[in-house]
Amino acid sequence: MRDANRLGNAMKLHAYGRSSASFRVRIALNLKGLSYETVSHDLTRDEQRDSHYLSVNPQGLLPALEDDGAVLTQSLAIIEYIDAKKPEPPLLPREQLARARVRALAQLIAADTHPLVTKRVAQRLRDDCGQDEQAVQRWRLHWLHLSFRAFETHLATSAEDGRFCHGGSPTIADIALVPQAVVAEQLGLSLNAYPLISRIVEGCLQLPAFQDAHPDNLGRGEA
Ligand SMILES: N[C@@H](CCC(=O)N[C@@H](CS)C(=O)NCC(=O)O)C(=O)O
Repeated sequence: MRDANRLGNAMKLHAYGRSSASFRVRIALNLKGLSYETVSHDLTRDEQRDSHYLSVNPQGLLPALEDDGAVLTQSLAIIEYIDAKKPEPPLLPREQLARARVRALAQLIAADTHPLVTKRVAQRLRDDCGQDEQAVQRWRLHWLHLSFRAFETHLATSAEDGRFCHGGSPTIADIALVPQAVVAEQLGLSLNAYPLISRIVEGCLQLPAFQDAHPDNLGRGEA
């Protein structure tokens, strides 16, 4: 279950290929050109709940980043740490109102959408609430649709040119959006109903930093 994929740097990313929160951190590390090792924990085997990983992250969630003897958890906090550690290219705009907007878009996904469609919530719905797979699927698509509709409205009502969520380069808003959109499509949600999101996701996925972080493109040991 443990494997290193990139050597020569102390940073260690506890992750799983198909974890969208891990996907976010991989994008940020790639955008910064920072090398790291991956310690893979297989979510399909609930390895994130193994006792040795709980000693890294007591929440038993991925990702976690080990750097300089410290353990960081929560993907957005990790990404802001990475951004501070290596400021170029910036992942947040400098101007305060713009920073707040970008953080709000990232949190719309990371705080208000992703938790509702996680494995642990699906397990609870099945095991404790007696819901079948179809009901779980309806649950996920319901929340994804509501969030993407709101995200699309935020984009449509901004003066941005629509290449990225904000400004002329990827920010934490794009980093949060793209993995969630990839998961949404895998769950059967068509992005056609959200043309601005669709365009941004398509554009980001042309960039090597996003492509290389995509679960389908990971090498052995990262997945
Ligand atoms: N807010 C956390 C979310 C972490 C999270 O839910 N990670 C998922 C993988 S994407 C996980 O570990 N799921 C395991 C589970 O739900 O049991 C973050 O952004 O890091």
